[in-house]
Amino acid sequence: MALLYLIPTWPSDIWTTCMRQQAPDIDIRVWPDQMGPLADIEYAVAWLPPANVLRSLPRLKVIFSLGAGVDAILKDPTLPDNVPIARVNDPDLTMRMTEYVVLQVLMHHRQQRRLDENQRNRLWDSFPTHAASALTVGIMGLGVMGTDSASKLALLGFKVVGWSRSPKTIPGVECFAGAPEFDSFLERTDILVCLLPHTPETTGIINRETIAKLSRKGPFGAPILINAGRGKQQVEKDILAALDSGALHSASLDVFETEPLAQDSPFWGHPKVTVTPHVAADSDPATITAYVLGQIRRHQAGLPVENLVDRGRGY
Ligand code: NDP
Ligand code: OXD
Repeated sequence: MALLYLIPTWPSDIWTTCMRQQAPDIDIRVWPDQMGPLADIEYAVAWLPPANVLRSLPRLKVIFSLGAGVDAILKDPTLPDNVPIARVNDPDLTMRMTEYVVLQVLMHHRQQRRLDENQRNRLWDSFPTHAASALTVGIMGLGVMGTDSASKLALLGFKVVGWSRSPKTIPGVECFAGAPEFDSFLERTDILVCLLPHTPETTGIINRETIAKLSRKGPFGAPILINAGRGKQQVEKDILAALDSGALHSASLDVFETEPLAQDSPFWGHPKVTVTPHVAADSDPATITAYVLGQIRRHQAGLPVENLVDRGRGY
């Protein structure tokens, strides 16, 4: 049995070193130079796989994503039809995302950028603030990440609403589901957090119409956007126009239509935008290796691999 690393945009050494440390018995191969006999390869770890590589593996049994998202794998038009794809669902990754979401929500709520600016200007301005309960945070995507962020924000005292494809029950969170309930979700939302997967249905979902439907009753008079899902979910020209017209109060963006973000992107220097370079929840090599190895061991023991992707839904 061999395990192939097919991760052209990631530094493969750190990942293969972790796997060698944790599983010295596994024969590790790396695309493109250390492929060896293809018939040995039963498992592949992939991210943005080049076309025809996965398809060329005659005994491939499972494809593992190195992240929670699988859009980077489903993009391969030559993906073999019958091989299951598993994604990461690990408490370490989830907690990192929750930290990011809570950090950004609190930063906007406590007006930290205004305080930073005042400090730069040596200005002692103790402007009035409001309670967390004055704000409703709306989370698009109530999966592993969204549910944890929603629950923790509710514990901090925010009103929290959420939206997903199928109905959910989460203590402390008012849940909405599907297209018919999208507008009701948006109209309650003062801070919109996107934790959706990128699928054909979620492409461009953060657009002018969506922004226009958000609440303007909150203490800032205009809604705030936080996107840590995927860049292809946001129509960037609509977001910039909304920031400039005041239809959006401010934004924190971790993901972008094109990554890395271009040097000349207006987001970098925008006074209302906080930019982070797709680091909301980083895949830690040792932790994610342990997760993937655990799933390989399950498969070898005849147990079902967990967190399989439904290709029809796209996540
Ligand atoms: P899950 O698959 O657990 O959850 C996805 C959620 O989105 C589910 O609640 C699902 O609904 C909902 N959803 C999917 N499609 C739709 C739709 N068309 N309409 C309404 N709701 C929809 O994923 P995770 O929570 O683990 O991860 C979410 C995403 O976060 C990843 O796909 C990735 O894009 C992003 N991510 C970003 C990172 C970063 O560093 N910026 C790091 C990790 C992840 P339902 O529950 O009904 O199925
Ligand atoms: C992921 C990511 O999907 O890092 O895990 O974006």
